[in-house]
Amino acid sequence: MNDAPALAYIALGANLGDPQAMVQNAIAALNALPDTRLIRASSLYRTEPVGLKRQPDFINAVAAIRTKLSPQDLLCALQNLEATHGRVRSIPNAPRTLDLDILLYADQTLHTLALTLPHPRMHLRAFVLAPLNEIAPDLQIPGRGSMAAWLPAVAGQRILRLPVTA
Ligand code: PH2
Ligand code: MG
Ligand code: MG
Repeated sequence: MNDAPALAYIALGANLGDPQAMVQNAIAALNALPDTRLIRASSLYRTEPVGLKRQPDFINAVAAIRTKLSPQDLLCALQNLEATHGRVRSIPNAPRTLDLDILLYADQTLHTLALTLPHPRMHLRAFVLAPLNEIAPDLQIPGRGSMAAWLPAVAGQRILRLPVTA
């Protein structure tokens, strides 16, 4: 635990309940994780669903954090946040309303059952790349080169940057 904190990037997404409030609260909650500090957060974006189409638009954002948590401990902490912030309690078994994914953890590559780093699909998703381009335009994705070079390939995905609210 005496190591220097690692710079990590987290993707946030929600599409049920009050997704804007959910993502905003989750960004604040990242700063409250143990041994973790929020460095920067992107704007919120309204994005078309990628994959399963027949669901509401998402609100997405990305955040940069510095953390002394290991990738595994960070994953566990994010899953706890999903559980405490992400559930609508009106309906039993309601779908999860908050998704927190580790995109990058320093320059580490990792392949375990629980976690793959970098996130294996991050370079294919406008809802990840556009907010990353806002807060870290020079970012490199280990094994995939410059993050910005992937932007043209996702230009067809509908995404709208939302105005900053107080
Ligand atoms: N998350 C997914 C699948 N599809 N589409 C958008 N627009 N935003 C997401 O966060 C998202 C998605 C799986 O986690
Ligand atoms: Mg996800
Ligand atoms: Mg997830």
